[in-house]
Amino acid sequence: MGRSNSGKSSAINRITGQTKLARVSKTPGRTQLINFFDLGGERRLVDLPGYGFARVPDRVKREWRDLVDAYFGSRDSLAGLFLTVDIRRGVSASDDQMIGWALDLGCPVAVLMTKSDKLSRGAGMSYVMRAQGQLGPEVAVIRFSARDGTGVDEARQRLTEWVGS
Ligand SMILES: Nc1nc2c(ncn2[C@@H]2O[C@H](COP(=O)(O)OP(=O)(O)OP(=O)(O)O)[C@@H](O)[C@H]2O)c(=O)[nH]1
Ligand SMILES: [Mg+2]
Repeated sequence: MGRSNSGKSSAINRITGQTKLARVSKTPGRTQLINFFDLGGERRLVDLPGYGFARVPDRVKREWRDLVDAYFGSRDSLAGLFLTVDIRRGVSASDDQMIGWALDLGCPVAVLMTKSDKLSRGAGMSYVMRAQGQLGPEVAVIRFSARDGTGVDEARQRLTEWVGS
């Protein structure tokens, strides 16, 4: 889950090593449906539509929000939540709300600080530390890039913890 254009689909492709599994687009709001990716067994990765993109009409925003709320509030099988946050934008109020909600449901959360290839390592690490301070120790914060592979191993480890390998 994550803000529109924050790199959800790219993260799924990179973590699974499937280049064209989830559709990536320069047009924010590309993922408008809930997409399920079968990982074998009873394990699935789920790509949820992004929230909070300003150029989308309010009616569409409400539809997305309802879809995500309905999905998220009713899935007993949820094992963990990856939340993508563009490292240069930082954690938004919507992100914070989603994280709080997941934790309340007992669902573990890992935040992928995406597009870290756009910053130096040092700058990226300071953004990660800031987010970690903001979110507290319950949430794992991972410096991530679908482009150069930063944080992919750590994300895969989380995924394995949550659903097995
Ligand atoms: N430099 C860089 N660009 C990235 C990275 N991940 C995603 N992008 C770019 O960011 C844009 C959005 O990526 P998506 O993966 O489609 O983002 P999304 O969150 O699935 O977007 P929606 O489905 O539209 O909400 C695309 O232009 C990607 O190429 C990354 O790690 N590094
Ligand atoms: Mg997408």
